[in-house]
Amino acid sequence: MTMVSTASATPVAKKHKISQFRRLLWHVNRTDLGWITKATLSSLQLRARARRIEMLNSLPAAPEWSAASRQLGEQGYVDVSAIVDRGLAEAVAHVAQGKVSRLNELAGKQELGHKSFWVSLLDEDLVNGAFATDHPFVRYALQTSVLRIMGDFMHELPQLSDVLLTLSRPTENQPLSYSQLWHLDHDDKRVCKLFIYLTDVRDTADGPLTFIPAPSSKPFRNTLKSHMSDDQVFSRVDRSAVKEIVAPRLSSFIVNTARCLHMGSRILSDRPRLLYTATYIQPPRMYPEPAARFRAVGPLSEIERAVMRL
Ligand SMILES: O=C(O)CCC(=O)C(=O)O
Repeated sequence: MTMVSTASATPVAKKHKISQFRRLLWHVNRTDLGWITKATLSSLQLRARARRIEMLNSLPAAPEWSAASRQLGEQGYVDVSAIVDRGLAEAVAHVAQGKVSRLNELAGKQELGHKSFWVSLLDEDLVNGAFATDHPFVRYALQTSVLRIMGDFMHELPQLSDVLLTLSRPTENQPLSYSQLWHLDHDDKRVCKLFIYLTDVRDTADGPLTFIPAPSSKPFRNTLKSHMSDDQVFSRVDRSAVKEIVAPRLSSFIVNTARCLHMGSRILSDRPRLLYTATYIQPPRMYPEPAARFRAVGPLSEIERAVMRL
């Protein structure tokens, strides 16, 4: 009898131990110790890494791209409005505008979940959760200047993880939640986001993306707290370190969101904010790869395929 009950309890206890171990590893990976995990994973893929470095080095270069990459490395952010292709940004804005004009229909279809102040408008463009690679949102993320700036910072060809359109709406008197609170992104060890404002962000009341540059965000690097209030942040860093991106429509910028504490969408005006985001990581990914986010449509270069893992 005892043996039977012991035998049936063991797998449960084992499972519990594994999930405890996973949780511990997840916490550890969020700290600088996560670099050990990252280095271990990279060492298992040395040949793939060498190829990604080769591909990065085969991309054209320009002095202003190198300067942008240096600023991204040193400060954790860079304004790329004058570098990126304005025509591609216009194409993104055109698609986005089309979605917003049908907002009520799309918002009705969507499960709002916890981010009720965010409405994801692109769901209808996906097939099995994947974007066509000729979609303007993907084309914007694949431009050479951006790959070079990110790549030089990451020391290899980056991996495009996702593209996103979000509409943030006035939150009135609701308490701040999720991305409205200060946080770091922990999708991986090196995470950079390329943004385009698709509406003018005129002042603080329009809910600008707000961040603390990487050097001043350092005290928070090993914190296990995920989302923090202003009080928690400003007890450790001076308010003067904060940067708000107040900028006109079609402004584009890159932020290392794993290193720069950030928040946004605290909209106090009556103007919704529309934002394009492309997320890149330094491969190999620390966590299991999610389902494919991109599907090949039309001709693609070897580099584009590698960036999207196709
Ligand atoms: O809504 C915002 O400006 C914040 C966005 C954000 O936190 C993110 O993209 O990680």
